[in-house]
Amino acid sequence: MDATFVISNATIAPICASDPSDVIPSATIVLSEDKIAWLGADKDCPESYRQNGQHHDAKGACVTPGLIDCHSHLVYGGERAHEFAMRLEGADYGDILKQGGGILSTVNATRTASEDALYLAARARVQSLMDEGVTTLEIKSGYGLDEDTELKILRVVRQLSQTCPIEFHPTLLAAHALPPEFTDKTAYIDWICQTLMPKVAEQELAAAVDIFCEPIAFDLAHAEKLFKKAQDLNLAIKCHAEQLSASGAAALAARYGALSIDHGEYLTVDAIEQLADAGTVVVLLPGAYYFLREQQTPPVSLLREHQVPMAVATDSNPGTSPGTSLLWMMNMACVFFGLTPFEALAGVTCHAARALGWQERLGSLKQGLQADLLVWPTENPEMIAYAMGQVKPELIFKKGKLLKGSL
Ligand code: DI6
Ligand code: FE
Repeated sequence: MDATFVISNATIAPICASDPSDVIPSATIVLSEDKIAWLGADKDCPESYRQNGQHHDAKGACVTPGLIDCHSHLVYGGERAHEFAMRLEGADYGDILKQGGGILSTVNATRTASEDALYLAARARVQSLMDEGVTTLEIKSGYGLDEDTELKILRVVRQLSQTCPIEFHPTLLAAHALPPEFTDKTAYIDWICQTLMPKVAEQELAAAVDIFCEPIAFDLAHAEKLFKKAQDLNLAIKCHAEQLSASGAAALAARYGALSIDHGEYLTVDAIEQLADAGTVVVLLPGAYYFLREQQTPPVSLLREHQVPMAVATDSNPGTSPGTSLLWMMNMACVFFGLTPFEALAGVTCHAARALGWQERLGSLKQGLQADLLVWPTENPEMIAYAMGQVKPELIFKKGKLLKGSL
């Protein structure tokens, strides 16, 4: 195998799930086409790799896997600054939704926006994530709630994947809120299962389905129907669970082999045991916790004790986390939730890959995995979560191609 890029004299943080804080000093990583051909101590690098490819002396700089934002809703129309102001005056998030605002106001703006306008707005958000080193991005639908608009959002995700040099994971979140056309939640879930999901599956517009399980949205019976249908159609399962209340949705999702449950502030010990058994990831979303001024933090010590993988994501959406900085989320996961800087790094690499079901292919630096990697302007990997977004990667490689920087 010929080398295409050889980066030596680096501090390599492979971020493997077994020990995310493992670091190889004075190390070399060899890329061959889209894969990692070799990595290890400089002195052990096989002679053959020294002969070809482009070489780069990292001068001690830290190399990590490409970042993965495994939970976002960044295709939407409009904004919700007015609602933000109302909430600062004391209005409640759930009450705003019940009065037809909140998610439903974004649904209106998204239904009326053209596909091109949605694409352009989303493209700018994707660009900010890419500048920080995000090389894989999950995007959910959920601001359409009718056939035309849900498909329109998922087509925008497809267009992004055809025009941006990173990878996308599309998720159907039609079960986000009850649209104005329905008065009965069960009837809406039945329509999603019987009409929308088969179309989405047939057009291969989503890899997974998700549901917002909260008293203000959908309940366990709704989730179970959706999960059963997902299994029939071979779609993976994700679930917004235990964010605002302990609903039991996380345990249900674990029983259905969900890739992830997301938020998890109100997780119980019982649910955590089931998540551990199922290998389900908990995706922590500190941006929403911060923006909603939530009082309950996720039970991180218990998750750690039970070895449940913890991912960290932006949740980028107009209502509860309008930002697009995964680096800030890493910092907040440390400050608000008590993750270590290495846990935060694992949360946006190896565990985030697992939350998408792609851990066999990306998320860590290992021989044979996809060559998604970043070279940072620091020798210390802990700087990445520490620096509040101020430290950004100098070189970005996706599938072995150099996207940013020059050697
Ligand atoms: N949980 C969230 O944090 C977002 N959706 C969800 O299910 C919020 C969506 C919004 O308010 O627009
Ligand atoms: Fe979300």
